[in-house]
Amino acid sequence: MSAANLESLESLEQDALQRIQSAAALADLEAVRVELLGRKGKLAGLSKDMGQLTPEERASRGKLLNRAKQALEEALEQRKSAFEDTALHTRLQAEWVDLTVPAPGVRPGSLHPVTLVQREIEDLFVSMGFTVLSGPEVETEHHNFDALNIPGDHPARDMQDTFWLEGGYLLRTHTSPVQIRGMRKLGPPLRMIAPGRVFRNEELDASHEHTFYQIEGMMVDREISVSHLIYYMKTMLEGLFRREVTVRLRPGYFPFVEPGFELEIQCLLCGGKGCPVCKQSGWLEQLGCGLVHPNVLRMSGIDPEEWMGWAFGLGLTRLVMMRYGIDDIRHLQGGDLRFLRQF
Ligand code: FA5
Repeated sequence: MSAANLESLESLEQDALQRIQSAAALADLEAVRVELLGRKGKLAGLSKDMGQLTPEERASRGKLLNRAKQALEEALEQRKSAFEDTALHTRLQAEWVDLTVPAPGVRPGSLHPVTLVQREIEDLFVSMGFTVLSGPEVETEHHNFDALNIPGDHPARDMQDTFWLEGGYLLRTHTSPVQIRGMRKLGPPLRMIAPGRVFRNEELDASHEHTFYQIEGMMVDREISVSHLIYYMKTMLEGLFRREVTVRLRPGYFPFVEPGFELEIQCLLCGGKGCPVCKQSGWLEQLGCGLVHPNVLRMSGIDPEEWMGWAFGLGLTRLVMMRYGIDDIRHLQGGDLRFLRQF
């Protein structure tokens, strides 16, 4: 190798090693590799005229070129693996997961407060020998009104604003039609309750919903009196509230009972002082009840000379409000999970 060639090989190598050290990215390394070690690179250029050299010169130049090539390849490899280490480190930092952090727990659903109270009432009555029945939410005018002794032109129909459907159907305004279905299906003697959803075209406020729940109850037997009715109502309410509740009966008019009553309990939210739920009266109407009207028994094929009965219709949704201290009925069907998760 001539002295000039030797010098240019050394300066090439020094220059390249420096560029390798100061490379900022993998792409810079690749550029140096192509420029020096590529097929048309500078080292290849220096070995072009090898054929014209003597065997000794060729051997010594080959050695020098190989050494330079090796030195550059090593430097490139080292620098490349340094870049890869940094990249791996950065990625590990970014993807670091703390396995000791507790996993976000599975949130199980819960029963709706109306379902909870409904089940308690069902258990109470089932333990006293009552059967739980259900009826359709889309009812006939016959079951909802006529068979309950509410004739077509009777003003009592206006007591419950009805959502009418086509073909004489309606959304039941109370659970009382299940009395009719129960009497016709099972006959006397009879002990039944019927929880369910009912619908009224109402002005909405803190205690009035258009869609709410009632529980119907009925007992038909040979010797029935108002004292039976009061006994069962008190047993139910005290079982539910798990404390003594103050109740009062006021005369109430329902065409399907005679005599009829409104049973009220002293407001458990305000203790009778008056609040928005009890409309400042201290009392909350919980249910309508009475002795079954002879016409109703007769229309369901039961002889009123032989059989008598009591019946009640309880506002389940309002009872739930009392039970849990809920001050607005609209929370119950608002679908707000923060509210529902409390139960
Ligand atoms: C009835 O629905 C009768 N079927 C009850 C009955 C059955 C009487 C058997 C006699 C014998 P009333 O319309 O009063 O009656 O409703 C019964 C209960 O439902 C009320 O006491 C009240 O607690 C509840 N209620 C009535 N309207 C609403 C409403 N818009 N929102 C929430 N609860 C209501």
